[in-house]
Amino acid sequence: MVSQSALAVVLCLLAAVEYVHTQPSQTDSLGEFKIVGNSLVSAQQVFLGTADKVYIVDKTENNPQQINGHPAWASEFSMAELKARPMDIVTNSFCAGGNVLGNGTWLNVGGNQAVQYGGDPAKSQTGGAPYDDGDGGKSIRLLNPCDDESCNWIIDNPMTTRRWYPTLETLEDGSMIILGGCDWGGYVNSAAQDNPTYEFYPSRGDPVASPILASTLPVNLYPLTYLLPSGNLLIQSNWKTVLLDYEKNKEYPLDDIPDAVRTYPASAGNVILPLTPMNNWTATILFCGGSNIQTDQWEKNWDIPHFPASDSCVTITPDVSGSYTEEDPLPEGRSMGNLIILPTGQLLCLNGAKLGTAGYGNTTFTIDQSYGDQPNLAPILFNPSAPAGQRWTRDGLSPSTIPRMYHSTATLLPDGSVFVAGSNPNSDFNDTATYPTEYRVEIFYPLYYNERRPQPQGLPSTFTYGGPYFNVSLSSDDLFGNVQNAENATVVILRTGFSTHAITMGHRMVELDSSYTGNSDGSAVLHVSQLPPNPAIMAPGPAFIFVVVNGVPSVGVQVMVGSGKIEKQKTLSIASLPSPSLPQQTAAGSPKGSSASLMRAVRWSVTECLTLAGTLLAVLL
Ligand SMILES: [Cu+2]
Repeated sequence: MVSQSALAVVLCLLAAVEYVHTQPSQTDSLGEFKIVGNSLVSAQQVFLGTADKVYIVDKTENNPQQINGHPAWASEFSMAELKARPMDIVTNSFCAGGNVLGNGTWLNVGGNQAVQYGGDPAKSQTGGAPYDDGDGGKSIRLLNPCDDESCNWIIDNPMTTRRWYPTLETLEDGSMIILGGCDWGGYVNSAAQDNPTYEFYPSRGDPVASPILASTLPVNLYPLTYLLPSGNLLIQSNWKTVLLDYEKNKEYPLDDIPDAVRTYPASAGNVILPLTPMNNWTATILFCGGSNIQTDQWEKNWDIPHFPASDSCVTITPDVSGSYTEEDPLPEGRSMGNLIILPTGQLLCLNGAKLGTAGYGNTTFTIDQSYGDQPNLAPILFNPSAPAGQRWTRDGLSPSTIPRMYHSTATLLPDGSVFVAGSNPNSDFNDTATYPTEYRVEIFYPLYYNERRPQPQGLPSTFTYGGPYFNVSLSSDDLFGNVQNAENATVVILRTGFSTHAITMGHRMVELDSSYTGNSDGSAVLHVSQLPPNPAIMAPGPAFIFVVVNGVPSVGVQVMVGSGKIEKQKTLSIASLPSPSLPQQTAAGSPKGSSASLMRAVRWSVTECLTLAGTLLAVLL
């Protein structure tokens, strides 16, 4: 049985993600954007698939980059090499939706028919010159991200209905709900081509009618949808808001959203605020910007591109109240702003425009084809825990030089910087328009970027819903030489999500409950709970874990939340955490503050792991 215990040791070593002892190289662009590379295709949709790879999806268009004898409209960008690899995504992914399943496979769903030059319909809907794209309206495209350039998009069996501009949200069992969309696209939707239904992946049968989508034309595309801890979905579309119990196909109306339309093409930034022990993992959704255009004004016969975007921010806490609350407004109006959750719990707002809306078209008012004007180049930070009136700040932050208009995107990276790309309010590749087809990739470096990063030891690679806590060691250096910083240390699980059209589908951050034992040598052990025993707080699937000390995040490590399968997730009771303790000069013998207790804690977790692995092996062998 020697081999069995040796195997158990190996398993335990594998289970503890041993932190790579690298610190990100210092940047000379703190608080600034830096142009770092070329995305090859325009980044209409992006997501971080591995610690190194950002996947980029464009619409079918005349990108100079070729693949398999036709223009490429997808790529994979390596952060280590700052270089992109073209990919073939086969069907037209124009304004598709996306998100990640509980087993780690990414979905990219819906889109437009096959097109030719200028985005006009192609003669063949199954491939051929000039772009060799297939009809993407019902497409389901799958990708299992990889680090060795071996992975490619696979076309799965199609949906039964066309969905251009659908929203995808991962559910408690790791399956997907796919909501809304239309048949043939356009600046706004119309009754003749509406698809006011939702369906599931894997399929649960025919699409189900959605009253809110049916009653919120013409701006019901990409409905803003969030899975709530109650298990209901918040759906916000045009002026309306509902809770959807998707198991019973029942909607419960909430208040209308005030001040502005938030859905595409008004395109407000929207995000679920960090779910923390402090707020008892209660969901609050923030909407910022958009456009105060009334339902009968979505006509192309007036100067929409110069209509000021809204500066209004509002929140709703739908499991508690059906009413909205006014939040600190933006310093200036913004349509198409992205809201990105940083591991510190602050939100970075960037991209978008001060005037007009998302979308493109050919009118006498559009700027070339753009329905937006006056790019909003300045990033701004929102601190949810600052006092009201003081939540927005741009201290130390500098603007970009690249307009990020319609079809621009952003995603958090593991090193805590933010990947920014895209912008293309044009019907086909256009490098001479006022707002051209943009390939330049920028990184934004938050102000913590050059700080020495914590290097936590003992992070697990998988997380359960409830169950035993785990211990994470922080050295005195990790605590910036002050053991008391263990008190403010947080451990967060962050899903970076799928960014498109000012929405980041699946993007959310959950802070784990934790306590600490400070040691007299200045190090500390964090005792960290698993996720709360409710997969609706964070659906299963891949995510990143960060440890944040004094506002400085560790480099994120990719982990798996839940079983790694699309299935009902097990929930376990929560083990209670040891009381927090710090070493006291006058109480050197205090058992919790001594290094003996650290050794006990380490030994305890190793013993527990070995026992568990041994039991598993005994069953398996
Ligand atoms: Cu679009």
